[in-house]
Amino acid sequence: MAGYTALAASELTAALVRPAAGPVTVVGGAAIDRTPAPVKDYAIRTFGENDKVVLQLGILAVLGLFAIILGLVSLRYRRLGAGGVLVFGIVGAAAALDRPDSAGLGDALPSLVGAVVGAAVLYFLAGKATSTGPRPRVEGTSGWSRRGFLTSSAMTMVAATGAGAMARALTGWRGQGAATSRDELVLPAPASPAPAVPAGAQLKVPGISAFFTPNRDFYRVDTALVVPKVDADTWRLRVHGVGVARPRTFTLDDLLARPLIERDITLTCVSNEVGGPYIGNARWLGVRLAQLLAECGVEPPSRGGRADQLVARSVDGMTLGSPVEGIMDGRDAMLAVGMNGEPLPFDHGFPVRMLVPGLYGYVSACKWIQDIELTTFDAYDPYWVKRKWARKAPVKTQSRIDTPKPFARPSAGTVTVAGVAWAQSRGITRVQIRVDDGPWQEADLAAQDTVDTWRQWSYRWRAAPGGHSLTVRATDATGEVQTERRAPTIPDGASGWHSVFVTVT
Ligand SMILES: Nc1nc2c(c(=O)[nH]1)N[C@H]1C(S)=C(S)[C@@H](COP(=O)(O)O)O[C@H]1N2
Ligand SMILES: [Mo]
Repeated sequence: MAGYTALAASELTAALVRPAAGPVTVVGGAAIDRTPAPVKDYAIRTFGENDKVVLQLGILAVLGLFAIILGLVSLRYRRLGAGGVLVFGIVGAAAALDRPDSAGLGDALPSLVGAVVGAAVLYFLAGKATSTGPRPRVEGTSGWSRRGFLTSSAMTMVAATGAGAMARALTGWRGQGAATSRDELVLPAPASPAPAVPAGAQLKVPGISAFFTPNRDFYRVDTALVVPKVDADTWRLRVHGVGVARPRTFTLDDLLARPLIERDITLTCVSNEVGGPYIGNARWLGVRLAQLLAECGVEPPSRGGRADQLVARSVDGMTLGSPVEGIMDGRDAMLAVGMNGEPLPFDHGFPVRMLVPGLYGYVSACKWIQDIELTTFDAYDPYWVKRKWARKAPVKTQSRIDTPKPFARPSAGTVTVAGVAWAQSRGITRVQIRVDDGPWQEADLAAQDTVDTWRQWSYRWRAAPGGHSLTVRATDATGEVQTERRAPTIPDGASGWHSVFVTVT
């Protein structure tokens, strides 16, 4: 009960100070940052997008366990039990101050307040629950009053639950300004609309991915335990650093007043396993990044610029590094404000995120961006690079079978095998299918939207009864055939062919 009260008190304080400074959030963040890459990879693979829920439940379970231990200790040694709670407060406070987005000493408050309240409640309840008090005993009663203890603990739980509810309400209310700013944002029409999607880019095969991934289905990969809720009205983007002749700070209105481009771009995560789900395609609206950089006086290295790395920083302290040369080589790198016809969802970076076609998300797609610093690859390693991921990571040519699903049981006859292939910024020119150990057969390619989008394909398979494996491989426009060599996601993206095994009945 004391542990529960401590958490509620700390969450209420966090709601007042800064919601992202709550103890479970900051300890969770510290855990994410320190998790070795293979374990993180395992967590993403096993729990998918629920990885954060699992982490938070794990933290709560550990806290619960220690609360029970401290509770038992305090029945004998009240001061020791209460002191143990304070130790947790110090751990939480230290984690809060160490967060990259820490807003200063105030961030230590939620953990400290929670610990002091928790320690006091434990001391008080332990006193009610034991007979060690100095009170004169009434003859014939045990030293403690059962009713006194039950009443005190019930009141504690009610108060703690109330504090928790207040914390929720307050946090929701704080996010309201951001939500309103998003609701009220009217996206301007693009000066340069996306080229029309050719008829036939979307195949009508049941089970194939939608050509445009709806926002609610778009994969989400980030380290944020609390999704940043940024108010568009107060948002600023600073551009500065090495070789920036004219450093500038932009408001959202500054960006929206510029000619906007609209582009179809497929985004992929480096943590996507062969055949995995961390890929999505959307129509993005935004500012051409190369042009904005040029206005600030940035030159690419090939024209004598001194900075070869652009480091994007988010409001939650994430850093991502992209090659300046790639951003300024003519591709549609952008600061996106719109996704599939609406302002960016909060989960996907509202109000502004970066995108560079052809690069994995972790080296390009900074969500909730607030700062762009021009520097060099020698001078600075961003977040993922510090954790052993590659400095540069162009998307590998890949393909995936969407249908039939693994271990499906289609009937003998013609079975349509279909899926997607991608090699953003190069384009897909060929997809082949192999049944068991047979020869490679040509799949039919759907129309290509752009080189930056995935491309659908299908293959009419004359399926004979029995167990069969289906394997796919793609070729990109540079002539490179998707490699069979299996590579793990670390350090620069998985490779290998996607296979599914089916039983034809
Ligand atoms: N602020 C922030 N931006 C981020 C990340 C992050 O953890 N924090 N993750 C990156 C990674 S690894 C990927 S793959 C993409 C995913 O974008 P999405 O969640 O919109 O699909 O965002 C990138 N941008
Ligand atoms: Mo990613």
